[in-house]
Amino acid sequence: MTRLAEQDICYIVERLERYDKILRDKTGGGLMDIAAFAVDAAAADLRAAKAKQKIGIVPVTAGQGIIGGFSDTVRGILAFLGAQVFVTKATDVAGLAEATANGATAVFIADDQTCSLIDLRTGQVADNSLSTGKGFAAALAMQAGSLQGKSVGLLGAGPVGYGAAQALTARGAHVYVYDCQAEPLRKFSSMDGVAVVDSAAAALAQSDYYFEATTASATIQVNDFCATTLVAAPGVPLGVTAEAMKCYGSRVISDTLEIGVATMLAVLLKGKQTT
Ligand code: 2YH
Repeated sequence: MTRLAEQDICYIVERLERYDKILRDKTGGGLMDIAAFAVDAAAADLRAAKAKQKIGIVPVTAGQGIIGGFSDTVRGILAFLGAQVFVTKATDVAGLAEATANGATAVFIADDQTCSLIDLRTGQVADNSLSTGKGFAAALAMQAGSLQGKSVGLLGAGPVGYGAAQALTARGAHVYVYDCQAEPLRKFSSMDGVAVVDSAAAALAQSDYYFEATTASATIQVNDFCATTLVAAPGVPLGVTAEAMKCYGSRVISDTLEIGVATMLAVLLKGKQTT
């Protein structure tokens, strides 16, 4: 799993408006529409729930510590989506206490492995990796029109890939998954609609669309694209080469935090019964 670095996120908030427009051009919907679609809701139906939630973001010093700008970037994304949100001054346990003292109904906390948005009233946890997989699968489905009967080559069998496989198969796609490690692939082998293949080339060769969820670069090259290829690429760093982005960037959806955080919000707003 890639730990985000300051340079991965420093530009996000100032470019949110522009990114939202890019997503609308590619998928027909903005960030909140994609996130709502990921949880099978309409953005309008989640609007009322926003007023009932106040999210406290608590910086966490455990492990490799605080990432400069991380909490403020998450706050910027959630505020852009219309959520009531604040960052605590204190970190860790004191930060949690500060969040609840200031009326938080949910807390956003992240360490080096896990990033969660927790509803303090229901106990529901929206996990960033699973939400990222779901959110990008929704974006791909919106861009494609439908995934029913389509094949998707999935590179990367980590938690983002797992969330993606669940969401892609739920939307009627056949998934061909590859990972360079055998262990994470185990839990994919029993999934309906998923075939584990033995190379990245095999995953891509038999697929209409690609889902890039690895931590490697240059996994998808210019010659992997045909006239109808679409790519969802949440992997950090971006797996699609610069040359391929130059030629086919309009058919690639990629970001480091936005769709994942938006989908976490949509999970929170839709509520416990739906996750
Ligand atoms: O970037 C990360 C991890 N890769 C987890 C991502 C899960 N999909 N975590 C962020 C750490 C933030 C830090 N502790 C802070 O600033 O609070």
